[in-house]
Amino acid sequence: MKLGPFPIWPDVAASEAGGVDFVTLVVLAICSFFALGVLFCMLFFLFAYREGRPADRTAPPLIHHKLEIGWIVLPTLLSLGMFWVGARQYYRLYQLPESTDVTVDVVGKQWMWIMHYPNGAKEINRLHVPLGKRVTLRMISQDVIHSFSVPDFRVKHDVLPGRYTYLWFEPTKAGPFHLFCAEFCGTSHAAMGGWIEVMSPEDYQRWLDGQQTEDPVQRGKLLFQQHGCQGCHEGSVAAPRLQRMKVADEEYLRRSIVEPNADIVPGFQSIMPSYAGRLSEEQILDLIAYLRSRP
Ligand code: HEC
Ligand SMILES: [Cu+2]
Repeated sequence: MKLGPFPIWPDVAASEAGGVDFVTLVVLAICSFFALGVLFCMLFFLFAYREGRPADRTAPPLIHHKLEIGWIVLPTLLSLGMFWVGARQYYRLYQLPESTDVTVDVVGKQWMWIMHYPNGAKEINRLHVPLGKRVTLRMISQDVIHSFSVPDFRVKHDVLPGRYTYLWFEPTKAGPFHLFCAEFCGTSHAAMGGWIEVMSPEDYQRWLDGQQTEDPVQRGKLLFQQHGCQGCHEGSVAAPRLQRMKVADEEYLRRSIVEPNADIVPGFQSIMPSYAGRLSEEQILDLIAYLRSRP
């Protein structure tokens, strides 16, 4: 919504946007009611009790039970109401849906967003997604805390170093929508943004097929050989054979690589070196893809 040249309300372009607007408006209405009520009383008393006016100025009653019960019960109910609508929407937004149509890996780093698609396509500061499909982002930062924010979708989530965080949305409108970093992250923070391109599922597929791709599993396999993983895990060293890794969650696999001593596999020695700082987050994602592709 725009007022002249001034945008005053972002577009409603994803499934949860309406719900978030509802929470905003409920809270705004309740707060306005009290703010305007106080303002109105202030102006009224200013006028009614101004100097020289023959108003009744005898002492007011010290105890007024009905009034007291009123101002305890009413605000309690209203704040519980705000809590209820807010908490309900919060769970809808932050609980990942059971199933998702597309999962994209997002790596934030000073000062750009890098998107990795499951087929190996890669983009910077631009994310293509299909209209009406559920999109889940698996996000991590290479350096400081960033925040992935798309106002038109009403989604925002911190992107942290050292831990995966997740965000989901379902676009309901085609078009480019602005993407921001919403956490001050250094000199060029303001430039850390981009566009989300929402296209029809057919156009999306066509776009995806037309991208230059490099299989993340192949990249991961190469890293596995180059960084000595293979030497231990498939050599004569007493190291686990890394089978059935597809059931392990990515958080566990990532930690096994950068903090191998955090969880020692029973029956093995803690001889695995830490790869923290030696592999980029993008490389770790490739390794995870490879580990999960193994039987
Ligand atoms: C010096 C030998 C050595 C090297 C090099 C090594 N590892 Fe390990 N790794 C081990 C040992 C021993 C364990 C079991 C003890 C533990 O959990 O730390 C292990 C555990 C793991 C686990 C957990 C397995 C499970 O069943 O839970 C994963 C995943 C893993 N390594 C991946 C890698 C990757 C990826 C690399 C290369 C980037 C690598 N390792 C390099 C020796 C090694
Ligand atoms: Cu940032």
